[in-house]
Amino acid sequence: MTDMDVVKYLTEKKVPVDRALKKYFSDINAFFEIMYYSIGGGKRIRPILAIASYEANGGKDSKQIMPIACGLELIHTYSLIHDDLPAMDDDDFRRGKAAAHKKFGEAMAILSGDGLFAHAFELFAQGNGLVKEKLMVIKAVSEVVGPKGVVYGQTLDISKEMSHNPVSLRRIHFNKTAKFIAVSVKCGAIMAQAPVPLINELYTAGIYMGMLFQYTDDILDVVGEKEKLGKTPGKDLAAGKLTAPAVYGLDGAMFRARRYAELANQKFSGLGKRFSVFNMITDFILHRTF
Ligand code: GRG
Repeated sequence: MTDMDVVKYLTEKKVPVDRALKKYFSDINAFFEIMYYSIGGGKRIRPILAIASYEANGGKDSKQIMPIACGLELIHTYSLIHDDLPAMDDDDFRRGKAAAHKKFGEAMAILSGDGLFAHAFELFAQGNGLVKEKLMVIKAVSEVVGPKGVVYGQTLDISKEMSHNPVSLRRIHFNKTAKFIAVSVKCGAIMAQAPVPLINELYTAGIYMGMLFQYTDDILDVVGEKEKLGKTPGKDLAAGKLTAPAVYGLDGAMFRARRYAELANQKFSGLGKRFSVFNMITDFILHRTF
């Protein structure tokens, strides 16, 4: 697939996700509108990874995977809202518009995160049949987004005590970002009832992809443009954050990003041709500008 094909693929895959998200946030109560504000504008990489994995593993019923894909996006959006709060990364601009706390105030932003987190699990439990698989999804996701994963990664990320070295950097990237990307791929495989060894292989490949994702996020903080990113570049640098360019320099970070892309690509290729969509997404992440 060419660069254009991957952009077309991601654009097309985003449409039903956005449609479903809109549906899940319609006609409930006024607070859903407030939460929905923060959902608007994301790339939808995590839901697309879940759907791509479901389809590559032979899944055919979008009603099985869509609530789960959207649930992942809700948790991701929650993490962005809380990340932007003054007590955390303190950013006023997200997804091309005012961050939730700027638009609605801090209390509503905190509650939006809380609400999105709970609503995600309601969506995980929805969907056609597959009770055992849905429980596996709930277990897998709650394990990686909570205190063993994203929340832990965030505690390290905001800590002033972390030494600027490769081991600390890896721990932050692994927990804050890679596990969530990997579990998105894993959820699709679970819902398509893939065999457990394959689910685990896909998770490992997803970890390499997730490490790459955070590398390019760190690199874009240095070289990215505000309009394209929809968030403020240069913030990590200004705050003296522990990022890949801070540890390895920009060229070193780019070199290592390419290395993670190679590892992800090798792993996905080794799983067979039907997973080639993940090679193309990996290359997109390596070269992304937003
Ligand atoms: C709710 C899981 C959870 C955690 C609360 C605040 C917090 C603890 C964690 C923040 C973790 C964080 C912000 C990690 C960075 C991950 C990352 C690279 C985000 C950017 O993702 P994109 O580029 O954003 O996919 P869009 O806007 O396109 O969806």
